[in-house]
Amino acid sequence: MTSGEASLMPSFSLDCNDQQEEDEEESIEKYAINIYLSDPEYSASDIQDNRMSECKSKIFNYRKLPTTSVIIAFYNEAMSTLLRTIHSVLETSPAVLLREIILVDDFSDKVFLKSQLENYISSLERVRLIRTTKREGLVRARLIGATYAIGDVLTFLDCHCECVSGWLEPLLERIGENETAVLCPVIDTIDWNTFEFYMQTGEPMIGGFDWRLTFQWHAVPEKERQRRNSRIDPIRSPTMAGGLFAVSKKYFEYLGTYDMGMEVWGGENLELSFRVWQCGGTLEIHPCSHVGHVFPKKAPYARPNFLQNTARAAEVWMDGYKEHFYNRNPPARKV
Ligand code: LR7
Ligand code: MN
Repeated sequence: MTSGEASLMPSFSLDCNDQQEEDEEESIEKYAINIYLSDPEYSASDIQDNRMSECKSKIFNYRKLPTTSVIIAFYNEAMSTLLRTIHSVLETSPAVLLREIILVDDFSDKVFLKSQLENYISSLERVRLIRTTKREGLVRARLIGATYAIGDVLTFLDCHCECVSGWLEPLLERIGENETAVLCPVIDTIDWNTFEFYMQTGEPMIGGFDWRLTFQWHAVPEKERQRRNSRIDPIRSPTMAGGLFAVSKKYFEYLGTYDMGMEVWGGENLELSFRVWQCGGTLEIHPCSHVGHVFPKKAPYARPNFLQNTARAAEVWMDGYKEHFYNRNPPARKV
């Protein structure tokens, strides 16, 4: 980050006083993350790159890789985490590969996300801001962003992420090799309170689900271990967590994108996973690509649509298996 950009970052007094403590508590209440700690000047290079040595030594021919547009939808996010996400993407993505960052404001009502945000990003190259005209929910907000994208690949991120350098190249390389592969990074944990970055250094976990259609993590099965030739090969995963993935724009359109009837939060991650596997694609996690995600103490907004969204996914993609879902989740029959 240049000093010019840094000076635009919202700054807070460093004096530790009661007011600060109070504000801090208020901020935890409002955004469920501790914005004080996430505010100080940030640099992606602060994150220790503990990836496997083969990941770090790999050299990519950028001219052969597809380009990408990074799409970040947000609703009432704290300014600090949003800015950290944007800077992190700008700092860790090779300029020839990153066509743009498209921010989609899903009708936030926080004042600081209006002109203050606009002024801030106007100094950043390749960052665009689009605002929805009503609350769309994360599915339609992402899709609105996607309609503006000029890159070959759409890379979706949540608005509170930090990318580890080298995160983008493996995703794009794999999609360049196989257009029907949908790629997820390994998701590392960023502590909501201290903003410490915990990199997952063991074998990555893959996505699964239970019969309530709740997303779950599982160890890589033996069969999949044997299918792979090296520990840096992508790992096939039945499902994705939902927020962090890259997909060829062409293939995403071929898939019919998302179910646009899904509201606010939940269900779209399994829906898209089922869609990919049932429409000739693969869903994979690349062990060399790492992105951190802030898991807030509590959700910063109400999430009343999970059941309804999930029932939609079951109805469309599960045929007779949907009975398992309804049996485990009787209220779902009524939505
Ligand atoms: O109405 C909304 N409009 C939005 O634009 C609601 C949300 N959003 C934005 C929001 O600001 C954020 O950028 O959408 C993004 C995702 O919302 P989060 O961060 O509240 O979701 P989450 O991280 O709690 O939930 C996970 O599951 C969701 C199911 O709908 C989405 O797929 C999220 O993207 C997903 N997050 C991840 O996969 C990050 C890693 C989690 C793990 C493990
Ligand atoms: Mn999130």
